Amino acid sequence: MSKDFKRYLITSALPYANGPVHIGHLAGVYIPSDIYTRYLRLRGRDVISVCGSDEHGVPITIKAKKEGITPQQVVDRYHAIIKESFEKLGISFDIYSRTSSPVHAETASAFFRKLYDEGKFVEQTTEQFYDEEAKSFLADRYIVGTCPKCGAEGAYGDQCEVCGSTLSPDELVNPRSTLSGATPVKRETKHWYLPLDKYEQMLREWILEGHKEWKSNVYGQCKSWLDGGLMPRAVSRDLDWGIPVPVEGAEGKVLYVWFDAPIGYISATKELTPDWEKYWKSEDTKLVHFIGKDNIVFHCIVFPSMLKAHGEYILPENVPSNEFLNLEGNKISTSKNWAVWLHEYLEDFPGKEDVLRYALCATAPETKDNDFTWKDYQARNNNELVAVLGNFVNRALVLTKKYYDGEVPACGELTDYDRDTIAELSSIKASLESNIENYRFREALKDAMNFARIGNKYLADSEPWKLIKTDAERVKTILNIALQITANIAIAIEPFMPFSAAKILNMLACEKFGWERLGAMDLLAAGHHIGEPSLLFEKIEDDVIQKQLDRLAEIAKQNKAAEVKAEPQKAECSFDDFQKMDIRVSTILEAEKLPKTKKLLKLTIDTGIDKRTIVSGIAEHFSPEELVGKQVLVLVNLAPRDFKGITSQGMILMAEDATGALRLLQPNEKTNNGAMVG
Ligand code: B3M
Ligand code: ZN
Repeated sequence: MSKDFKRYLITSALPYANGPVHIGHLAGVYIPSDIYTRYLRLRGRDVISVCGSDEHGVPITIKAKKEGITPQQVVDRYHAIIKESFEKLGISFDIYSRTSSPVHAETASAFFRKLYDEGKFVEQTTEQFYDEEAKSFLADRYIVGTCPKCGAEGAYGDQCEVCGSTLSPDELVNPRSTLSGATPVKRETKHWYLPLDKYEQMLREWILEGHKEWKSNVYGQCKSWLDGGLMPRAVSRDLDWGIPVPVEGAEGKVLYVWFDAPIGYISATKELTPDWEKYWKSEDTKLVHFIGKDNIVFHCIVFPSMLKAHGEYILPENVPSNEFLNLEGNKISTSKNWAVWLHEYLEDFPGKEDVLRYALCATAPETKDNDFTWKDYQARNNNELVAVLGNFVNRALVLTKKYYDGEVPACGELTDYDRDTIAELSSIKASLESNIENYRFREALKDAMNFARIGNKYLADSEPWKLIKTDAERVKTILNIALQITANIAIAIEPFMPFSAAKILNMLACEKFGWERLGAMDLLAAGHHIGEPSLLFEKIEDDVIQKQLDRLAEIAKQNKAAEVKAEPQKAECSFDDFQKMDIRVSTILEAEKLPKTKKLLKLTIDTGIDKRTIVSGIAEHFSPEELVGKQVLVLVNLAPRDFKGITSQGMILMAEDATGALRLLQPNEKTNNGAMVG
């Protein structure tokens, strides 16, 4: 730490309120920021942590349209879910606000207005796509068409989700507006641009010269943006959802979501405290933005340029950003539902908030993309939290109950082994602190867990349960040390696992010790009475994990089915062609497997015309029992064919879905056999 700061302002990327939060968001942004914030609080620093929902932007209006509700209803729903699930996970923001709040509208408007009045924007008129039927300019996402790269239908104006290509609306073949279906036309429109090129020099000096200590992924992205040369960026949009552009002649225009969203950090701070200016306008404040990797350019290039243009605000001291977390080997995707959603996890695993916090911190994609697997989650719980941390704490407390009726025994003379153990413990604090302060949370978590590992080893090596019969005096010292380690654990794990830290304190019948006491071996006085021991963590069984894996397998199956393209249409046929086919409602009377075949069933059916035999290759899809009594559609005038010496007179109609499963086609109500289809 080169500079001594008087206070800290921690921001975490504002999640879009168009869906719930998943483990990728948590591992990348919110768990790291919470660990950092809790740590600073424990150290007695003046720190505030702000966040809130990002409630503007096109994805929200599209979601609303799809569901036939208003954008406000969309953001109300997800804001509530996100806020509540963060709270339950113990993400300890000082405020979780939202960008639809009046304070934010006012703050963002005033920000824009100041830049506008001071001539910091350039105005530019360009041609944009316009829907003449809906009378509306079209954001890229509102234009769909055929992908020029892969030919898929329904590619968006900014991206084809089938082949992943980045597109511009001009490239789409047969572009259509999603509002009315009309073909969009080009129309002139005026927007305000922030001339980023004017801030390039400032950014170069500030980041490339001044912040070489930033994480290499962040620094690298900034460098490549700056080396590529910056261009003016539009900060307004033609949309009806957002904060209106506060100048005359800007009807129907709103602030671009990436202009207003980061100002949301300022608005949230304003809502939190009347003292907000000292956090934003004093060089004594250390401002840290925790963000996802796809937000780097906005937080390191665009927002700092906005802040500089405004002139009154400080710039961030660091912008820690992680890589991506995958799930079971595949990219997490909201639209494909390939995610573990926080609110669902909290329901499925009540009381296991810290397990998720632990598992995600331990697998956080700090320097490269990483993979979350349920097996790994289970192993971390069973082999680390239960077997190491929980086991140690439980043994220390249960033995104290058993031998001393819960009274902390006095520490006698120390052996060399005791001294070595204590020395090892006291060296952890510095490493733990330095790792957190340098945003290396995985390493920091290992440090915290080391208290438990060392404690576990200490008990295993010194075996008080054996010594109690031969050297009862020595056992007092051993358990005193084990209890001091337990108390240390309550301090060390608090930033990572606050619920478990509180539980340990409760079992020790103690108040918080204070971070500065970490490493001390006199946290518990001899004679102090501890409370009731209970298990800190429970083993997670295979069936619980299997349920989660089954759920994902089902989603994967559905996604695969959704990806399959329908076969192209066959050549045209005349009505007469169709009329030649005689299709009748029939009932299956009997069904049996044809011996020595795998696929064939022999069916007796009542066609209304007659009772006849049909041989059908569906034995791998249906059991004879489930077919008997079913009404089906039968092509009755198909030329007869022989199968294994049996003549089949007709064909049962089926649909084969994308997964290869067969479905019977049936009348939607019971119908007389022989009823004609056509
Ligand atoms: N809502 C993007 C995201 O969630 C955006 C972050 C805004 S931070 C000011 O990835
Ligand atoms: Zn494509």
